[in-house]
Amino acid sequence: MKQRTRIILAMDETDKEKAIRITELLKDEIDAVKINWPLILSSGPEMINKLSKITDVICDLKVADIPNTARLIVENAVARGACAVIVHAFTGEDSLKAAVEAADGKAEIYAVTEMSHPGGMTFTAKHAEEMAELGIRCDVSGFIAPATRPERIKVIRKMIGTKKILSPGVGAQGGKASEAIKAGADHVIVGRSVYDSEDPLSAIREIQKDIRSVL
Ligand code: NUP
Repeated sequence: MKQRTRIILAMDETDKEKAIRITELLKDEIDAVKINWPLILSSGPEMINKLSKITDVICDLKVADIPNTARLIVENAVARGACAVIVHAFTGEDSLKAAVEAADGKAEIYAVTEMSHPGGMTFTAKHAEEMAELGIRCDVSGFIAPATRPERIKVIRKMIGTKKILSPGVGAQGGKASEAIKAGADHVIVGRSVYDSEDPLSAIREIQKDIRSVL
């Protein structure tokens, strides 16, 4: 994934036209767009093909299944043009390996360590380091770690060498982009505070300014 502005736009807007319009508007301000079930369910999986003509598309499918199903999901996302797929690590080594093998070097696989919302503390935080170790063994490209807890990004950063960290939770969930980058994130993931803003371009430029202040 390119690392120009270090911002990944989380496009959870379910109005298809608006999702395309905002992605077009911000394509030069972001490194990739990340789509999740809300947009895929409202607008169809063709959105992966459509948006990948505008910018790189990360499919945040949070794959959490047996190896065969994980493989099928990743293969289909990649065939539609996804440059990366986000998967859960708690499913274990066989499922995570199946996802990496299915991507076959054509797309990156990112494993979730610890989730950014308060509920992420209940289970994921307690096993985040184990998820990171497992991800390294399975040769994922990188990890998802929470901008809402930059101190936890630091812990994961120390463990994973040059692998990437994508960090959600900036803006609407209370995290700050500069703090996440300072803690070791390669990219921040930002959704509502940009696509729901009255002026998405200004909103994203403010985040760019915040990031540049620590680079
Ligand atoms: O731990 C995670 N937290 C999180 O918010 C893992 C994620 N993949 N996400 C996703 O990032 C979430 O599903 C949403 O698409 C995006 C954050 O959006 P927002 O809170 O900036 O609107």
